[in-house]
Parts: sequence; structure tokens; C-alpha cells
Amino acid sequence: MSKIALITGATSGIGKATAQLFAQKGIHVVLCGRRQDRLDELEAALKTQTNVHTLNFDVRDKEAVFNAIASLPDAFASIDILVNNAGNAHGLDTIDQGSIDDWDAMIDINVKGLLYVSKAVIPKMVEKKSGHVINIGSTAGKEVYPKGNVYCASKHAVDAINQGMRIDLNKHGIRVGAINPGLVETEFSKVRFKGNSEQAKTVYKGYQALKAQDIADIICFVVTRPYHVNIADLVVMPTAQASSTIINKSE
Ligand code: NDP
Ligand code: 8X3
Repeated sequence: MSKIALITGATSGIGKATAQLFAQKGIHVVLCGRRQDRLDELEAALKTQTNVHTLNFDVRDKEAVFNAIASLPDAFASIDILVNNAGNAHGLDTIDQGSIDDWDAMIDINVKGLLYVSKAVIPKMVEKKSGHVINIGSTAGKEVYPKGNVYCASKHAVDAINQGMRIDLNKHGIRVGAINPGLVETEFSKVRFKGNSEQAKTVYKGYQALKAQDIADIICFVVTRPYHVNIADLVVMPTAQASSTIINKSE
């Protein structure tokens, strides 16, 4: 029987590329995001390959998260794979200059939103004693870089939550793992720099950044391992990147 995957942040970047690869593999997909036009467009493109359902909610809105997941029709209600991907950086400022609204957004989306979705999905996995949770962390969850402060804190929290989930869900036979990418060229920097595409482009200039498809490939590899294999924590960077601050921009 085909597996069912729920992907948050499926309207763009890593989440969208993952949905596309899952669909190619015949995995049924629940696509989540706030931009309905993009959800509709992706649903139309993927439904020739697999079963697709869309859910429009903001992960910050606790009630909306629980209502949306409770509304899933029977054919999609038993989630086998949860990809906790929705998230972004908001701003790049020193701690004294940072915006409280940006801090709230990062903690509310990247940390609390991930927890709300997990809380809505995991109990059914516990009931059936199987499931796979993939948390999208970041190299920002493994080290801290100048002006990364609160974004790094949010991704360090994802790292801790990933470990905590793996420990607590161990007795239920649920696989839990994190994928922690370095620089991936998506809409991430456009969001970080509040829609300034020119500033966003400079982040990826002079070297080959990862593509969303590179991360999607890894997620597909992770979910297609035999059930006794759990990729617990994986860090992936562009070849040109050695750490958050050491990037060989010689192209
Ligand atoms: P994108 O900006 O391309 O995609 C972000 C996705 O998250 C969108 O689909 C967006 O959907 C969704 N999202 C954002 N805020 C909310 C919200 N409040 N409620 C629901 N959905 C939301 O970025 P990426 O694909 O790069 O990012 C995906 C994940 O990968 C994030 O967790 C990011 O931190 C992580 N990551 C990214 C890296 C990079 O360099 N790009 C590196 C390491 C990790 P919508 O706006 O429609 O709601
Ligand atoms: C995204 C990678 O280096 O911009 O998580 O924080 S970085």
C-alpha cells in the first residue's frame, strides 16, 4: 500500500521539491502551506502521478493546525511520513539591532509551529506503532554565526526536539531524524531580506549552492531505507562551504 506523507512548507523550495519527488515515487502527499494558489498549482501538477490533498494553514495558528489535520479525509488521515519543513529566517541583524517581530516569527514558526504540527500528527503514529518524522534543521542548528542569533537558536531548538522525539518515540517504533542543510538556493534569502531579491542573490553568488532538489533527493533516500534503518542526523553542505562562515566564493 502506498505511504502517505504530510509535508509542511510545500509551496516552495525544499518542501515543494520533496513533494515532487515523493509524487514520482507514488507516495501520496498532503501539501501544506499558506499560499493557496501555489498549493492548487502543485496539486494540479502532481495529481496525475499520485493522490494529493492540500491543507492551507499558518503553522503559528495552533487551532488552525489542529483543525486542518483533523479535517483530513480517511484516505489521507493516517500519516506515515511527516516532513517538518516549514520555516524561514527573518532578518539578519546583530542581537542589539534585531527586530522583536522577526524573533517572534522565527520562534513561532520554526519551533512552536513544528511542535503544533507534530502534536497533531504523532499520536496516530504512536497508535499504529509506526511512522517516520523528518525534521528539517540546518547547519544553523549546529553552529552559530554572526547576526544569526535567533534563527540559529530556533534551529538549535529543532536539533534538540529531533533528539527528544527520537528518545521518546523509540518505544513506539517510530523513526525520527533530522536533515541539516547548509546553503540552499530557494526563496529562503528573499524571505530573510524581506523580499529584496537583489540582496538575496548575493548570498548565492560566486559558488554553487545546493538546490532544493539536492535536499529532496536526500529526504527520498532517507524514507526509502528499510524500516530498521533510521538516518538520525544528517548534515549536508555545498562543496564550496566548510562552515557557516567559510565559503569558497572563487567562481
Ligand atoms: P522557502 O522560503 O523556499 O520555503 C519555506 C516554506 O515554508 C514555504 O513553503 C512557506 O510556505 C512555508 N512557511 C513559512 N512560514 C510559514 C508559516 N507561518 N506557516 C506555514 N508555512 C510556512 O525556504 P526553504 O525551502 O529553503 O526552507 C525550508 C526549510 O529548510 C526551512 O525550515 C529552513 O529553515 C530550512 N533550511 C533552509 C536552508 C536554505 O539555505 N535555504 C538551509 C537549511 C535549512 P507559505 O509561505 O506558502 O506558507
Ligand atoms: C539556512 C542556512 O546559513 O543561512 O538554514 O543559516 S543559513
